Amino acid sequence: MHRVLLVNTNQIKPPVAPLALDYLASALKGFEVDLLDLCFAEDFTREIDGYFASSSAFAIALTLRNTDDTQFAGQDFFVPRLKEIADRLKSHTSAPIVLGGAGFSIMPEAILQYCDLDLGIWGEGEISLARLLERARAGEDYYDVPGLIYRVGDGFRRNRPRYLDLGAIPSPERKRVDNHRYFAEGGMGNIETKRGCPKTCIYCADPLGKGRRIRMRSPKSVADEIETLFNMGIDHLHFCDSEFNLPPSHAEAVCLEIISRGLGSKVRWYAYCSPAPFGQELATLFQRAGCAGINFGVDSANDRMLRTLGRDFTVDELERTARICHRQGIVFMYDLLLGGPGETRDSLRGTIETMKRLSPHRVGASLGIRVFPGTRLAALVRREGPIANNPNLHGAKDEGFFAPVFYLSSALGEDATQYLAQLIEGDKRFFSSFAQAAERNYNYNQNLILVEAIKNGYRGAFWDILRRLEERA
Ligand code: B12
Ligand code: SF4
Repeated sequence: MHRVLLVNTNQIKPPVAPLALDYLASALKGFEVDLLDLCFAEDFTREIDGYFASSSAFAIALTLRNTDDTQFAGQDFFVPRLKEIADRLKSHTSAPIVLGGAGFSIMPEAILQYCDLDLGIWGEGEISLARLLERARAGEDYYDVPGLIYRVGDGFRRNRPRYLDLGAIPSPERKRVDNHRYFAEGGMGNIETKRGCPKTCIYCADPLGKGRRIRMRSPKSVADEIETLFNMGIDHLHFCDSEFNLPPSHAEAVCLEIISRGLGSKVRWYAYCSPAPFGQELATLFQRAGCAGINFGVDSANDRMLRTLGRDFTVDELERTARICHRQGIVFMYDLLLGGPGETRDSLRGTIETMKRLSPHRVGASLGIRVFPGTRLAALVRREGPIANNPNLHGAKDEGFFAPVFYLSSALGEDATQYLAQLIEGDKRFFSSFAQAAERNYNYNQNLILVEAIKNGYRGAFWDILRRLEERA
């Protein structure tokens, strides 16, 4: 049988299980699938050399989850490491190398060019990777495979993607990835209930890879997968939907299925949610279904900034959702994206004051917004004039927004970080990625305090582990 090698290139700690590779492995029927997981490798070159010393593969598929840490205070860029990994693989084999992944799908051509590779698939990989490999195995031309990006002369050509009918696929087996180890060292399992988002938040790259139409899995298949994970001993999960409560009817149906299987008292789960719509009934169902915490993508508590960022809720709705969570006893975080177009010291101060008043259990105060190509923010930046001279941009000011570059409104002044630091100083509810105190730094890239806590038995979403650590201290 033809052997395919899947490679996880993500080396961030604490580790997050490469859910993509478990899902792709389930879709690659009729192939022998090896997994080279470089996450735990002390020396990735040795792992690669070791694999090729005793094995070979007719095709190699690499996943790139994160292009960078997307934090203004971090600016860690992972594509150079991806190139090193690809180069090492190429030193052993001439088998085709295919790239894919959430990060890859945001700027696929630029990444292929940088890594000197010829093939990628943007968006979801289940149909396309399987089809590409089947064609390659049969010695047939594969250049019409949906979502394929391939080199033509000096440039690349991109095929339109084809989206899976998620309602029709069987529950994935979750056997390929070492989910036990990820749970032991990363503190949670993961699962998706749907893909796609129709909203138009100006900075967001999620719809680029997942599509703009929401496609939902059946609640039964989701609950089957939760049971599979639970039977492996994984009882803390993170839903990997962009927004678990969009649409609320699907979140409700998933919760009802979890409750009817008796899983609500066995499994603790976390999710990203939109602050609206979020009603009392949904909150009650969440709790009965085992919700341990919610991270709401709030961005701002200033109606003008919310409109500028393309959000479709208001500060009144943020107040309402916070009230519901408090009343219901749901642990929650409000995640802010500060410094966007039009942000001033007044709007920033007002947002922080409102957060203090609404008092979520934690507030993520992220200053500076990563500009991703293909987003409305990237188009807005171009309209602001020449990139190189744009006073709102910080980081690598290249035309394609390839290496980390951040929008930080110049109206905040030169000392924007210090200004924000003063506003949140001494308030333990606030996380930032520039915080000196480790319990308040929510950049999860090489976050050693989290690594240690998980080793000592903490489980759950990273922000909630940090919260519990601080509260225990
Ligand atoms: C949930 C989530 C989290 C959770 C994860 C919880 C958990 N236990 O899994 C938490 C909060 C921990 C988290 C942390 C971080 N995250 Co996050 N996260 C997500 C989110 C919402 C879902 C990821 C996911 O698992 N999706 C489901 C899987 C199945 O989808 P997928 O990986 O994309 O795989 C599909 C396709 O891409 C494709 N595919 C994937 N690989 C391959 C390979 C080949 C060869 C092919 C053909 C196809 C293919 O097929 C797959 C199946 O269809 C995404 C956004 C999104 N909607 O995807 C952001 C996202 C991946 N995260 C992001 C970031 C930046 C981070 C952090 C670095 C933030 C930080 N500084 O702390 C950390 C990194 C953590 C780590 N160790 O890697 C960014 C990456 C952006 C970028 N340009 O790099 C994203 C895209 C969000 C965003 N828009 O900014 N994250
Ligand atoms: S931020 Fe959330 S709601 Fe907005 S487009 Fe992205 S995934 Fe959708």
